Amino acid sequence: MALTRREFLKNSAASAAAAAIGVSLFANQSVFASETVWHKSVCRYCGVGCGVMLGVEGGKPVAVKGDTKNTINKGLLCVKGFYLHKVITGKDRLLKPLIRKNDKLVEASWDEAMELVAAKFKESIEANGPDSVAFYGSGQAETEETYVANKLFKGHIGTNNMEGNPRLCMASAVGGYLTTFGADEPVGSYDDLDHAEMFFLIGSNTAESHPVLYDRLVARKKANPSTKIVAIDPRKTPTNKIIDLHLQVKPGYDLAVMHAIAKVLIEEGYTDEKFISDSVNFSNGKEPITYEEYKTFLKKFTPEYASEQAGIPAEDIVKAAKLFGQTSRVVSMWTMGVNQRIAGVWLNNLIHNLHLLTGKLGKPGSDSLSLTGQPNACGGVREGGGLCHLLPAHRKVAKEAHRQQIADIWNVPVTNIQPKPGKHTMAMFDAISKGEIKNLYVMCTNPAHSLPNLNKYLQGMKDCFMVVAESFHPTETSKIADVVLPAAFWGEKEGVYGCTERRSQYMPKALKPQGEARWDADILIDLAKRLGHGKNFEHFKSAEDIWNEYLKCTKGKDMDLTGAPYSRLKEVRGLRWPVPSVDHPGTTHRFVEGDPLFPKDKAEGRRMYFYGKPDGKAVIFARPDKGPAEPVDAEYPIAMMTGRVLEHFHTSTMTGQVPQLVRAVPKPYVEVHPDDAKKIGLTDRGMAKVITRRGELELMVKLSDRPLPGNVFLPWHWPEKLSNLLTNDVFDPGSKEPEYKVCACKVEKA
Ligand SMILES: Nc1nc2c(c(=O)[nH]1)N[C@H]1C(S)=C(S)[C@@H](COP(=O)(O)OP(=O)(O)OC[C@H]3O[C@@H](n4cnc5c(=O)[nH]c(N)nc54)[C@H](O)[C@@H]3O)O[C@H]1N2
Ligand SMILES: Nc1nc2c(c(=O)[nH]1)N[C@H]1C(S)=C(S)[C@@H](COP(=O)(O)OP(=O)(O)OC[C@H]3O[C@@H](n4cnc5c(=O)[nH]c(N)nc54)[C@H](O)[C@@H]3O)O[C@H]1N2
Ligand code: SF4
Ligand SMILES: [Mo]
Repeated sequence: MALTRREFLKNSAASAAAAAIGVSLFANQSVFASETVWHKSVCRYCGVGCGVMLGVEGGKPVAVKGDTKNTINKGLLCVKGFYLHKVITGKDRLLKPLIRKNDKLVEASWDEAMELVAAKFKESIEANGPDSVAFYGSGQAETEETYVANKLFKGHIGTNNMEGNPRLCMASAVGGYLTTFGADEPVGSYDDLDHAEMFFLIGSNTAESHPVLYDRLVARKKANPSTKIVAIDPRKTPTNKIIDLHLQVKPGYDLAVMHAIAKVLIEEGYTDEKFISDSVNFSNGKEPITYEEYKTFLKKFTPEYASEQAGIPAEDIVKAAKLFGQTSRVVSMWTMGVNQRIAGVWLNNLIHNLHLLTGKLGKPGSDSLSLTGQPNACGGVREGGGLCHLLPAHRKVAKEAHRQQIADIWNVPVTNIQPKPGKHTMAMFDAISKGEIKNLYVMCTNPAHSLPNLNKYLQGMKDCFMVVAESFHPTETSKIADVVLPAAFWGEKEGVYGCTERRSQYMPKALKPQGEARWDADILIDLAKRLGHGKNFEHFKSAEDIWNEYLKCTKGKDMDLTGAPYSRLKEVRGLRWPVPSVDHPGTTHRFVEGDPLFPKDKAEGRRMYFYGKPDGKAVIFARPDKGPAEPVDAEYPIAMMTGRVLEHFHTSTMTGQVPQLVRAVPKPYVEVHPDDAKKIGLTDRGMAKVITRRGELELMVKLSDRPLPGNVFLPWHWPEKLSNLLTNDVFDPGSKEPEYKVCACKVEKA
């Protein structure tokens, strides 16, 4: 036994080294002891949704390996997933409730902590009304957990002040899907990756942020060497290892490039005119326009104009456009370089435009595929309705019929659910700062680290009564909370995660929670009871009970999951909705034959029918080009970007528990181009001061040719140097998603 463990560790050290260069790995299955019990589950971290096997021995987590039967990752994992078992027993696990007494967090019993939470919530609701309290959740919470929070806050407390971190992440993608196709979430699925002949990556560091999908691109290229990959990103990233053409744009100036590509596609005759006339409308965002008017709008967007805007060669734009046009099967994928922008929704529209113009959509190997960041942003929050304007299963609070349907399932009068959307995330934290929201319940997210322009919001979070449900302590948020509730972690609770490709996957409870930690849903049910709403929560005796009630909400909706009860999910490697019955295999492509909702009668010979739109037609948008909210100027001459590294996840409360990951990238830094460093007098590993209009930070310099001269990049993972003291909290007016990706800074020698 001891020997096999040692062997296993040796094995993982080698694998970690491989992973550090951006390669995913197979766990060697032969080295595990025979008494290890393996539980089929889903990775805790990113939206790829890899299948994992959690190994348990004597009630303790001992290993994680890739699930070879899961078609998403076919047994591969990145280094984060590989070390996931170590997080469960990490040194900072919170084992007991904490409450603030004399300005110090001290241990308390569950009863004392929950009584305090309930009393404070009751007091505020009675004195100031339901909108004086709020819930802030997460795309990492299970669907069941978000469902219970939704039911409690929107249906029983009666406030729509319920948000989640997907607002900081996927809101612009949601806006793009809704406006273009009339329905949220991707048309195709990961299956398309195995058939594509070109990949178009926009603002996605796939190698570091979606490593196993990156691996699928590598595999595709190996199987079909003529496969081309084009990237639009202001930085060189490890993803560059496999790309054929890099459009290294100025941060925030890529909208014109997308229009220029569209213009070339039309001029060179690469459009699918039948598809356009069958399935596409045109709009300028305010009113319908004609195809001709759209072409007139594009006149300005010559490759030369876009080249001037974005600072890249016009020939490269033409090259990218021709590749897109000539290649029969194209998958576009994008992430935060697109979404976290003041023109995030528009840029999403412009990507969809290219697929609509060429008809490269809704068939194997072609898709306009937004990559999701978190493991359950799609499932719990977008589908589950965990934002201030939504109700479960793609419903809206503003629609009376939707409120009525959900009120019936929740067993409450429809008047309990307010028709007006609550406050979106940035407005919520603003209202907290102004004292308008007095009590906040935070679950599975760390806003005191992850919100932009933190100097503006931290004091409000300190001043309000803040309850934080957390698995680890201290975090930047738990540190300033009034009550911290120890939450059971991944592996210690059962539930469902829904990943990028509309796939819902089941996770078992394989372990007892550490210490006194409790399941988030159980804590919320406890709170519901203490607030006098027990009656409608008492029947939730298990995760399955909650899931079954949620399934009722999905019946007949575009995201029908009624064919995915636990009994089935436990057997299969997830199901892609719509899956309307237990004998339905799930859906790989929406809006086409094979999609159970495809209306053959209405479609009348059309290949695609976008049933979220009244006439079944998707929309090509003529959106103006728009640069960043804070362009560089004489005083702040450098563009500052923030983002991720492979080994860490977000605020590193989880990856920080794993020594191997900490050692790989131990401390915060700023990437500076050597030309800039020379001008400023900076040296590699020396210190620089990065200053924006909102704050300043001293950081170690990492000389790098990844950013271009005039740009710097800050990974934002570390609590000791909060990048978000510097970032801009201005947001896209459509999606309300903040522009984390670009602001102006100056850099000095520290
Ligand atoms: N290792 C790791 N993986 C993760 C996560 C993690 O924390 N760590 N988090 C998960 C989550 S929630 C998310 S949302 C995803 C994020 O996944 P990504 O979006 O891939 O990651 P980021 O590093 O935030 O940003 C991606 C790229 O956007 C580029 N960018 C910046 N400005 C612009 C611009 O103006 N235009 C364009 N075209 N690109 C720009 C940056 O140079 C960067 O390379 O990753 C998920 N996966
Ligand atoms: N500068 C900058 N800021 C950004 C971004 C950026 O690109 N740049 N990206 C934004 C994006 S895309 C995102 S998604 C957000 C993410 O921001 P956050 O959600 O704030 O980051 P996480 O570290 O994932 O926070 C999750 C928290 O939940 C805790 N936790 C883990 N498991 C459980 C559980 O089962 N129950 C409970 N109750 N708690 C648990 C973890 O310990 C952790 O503290 O950050 C945003 N902030
Ligand atoms: S790629 Fe994402 S889901 Fe897969 S193992 Fe890595 S972190 Fe987990
Ligand atoms: Mo995200």
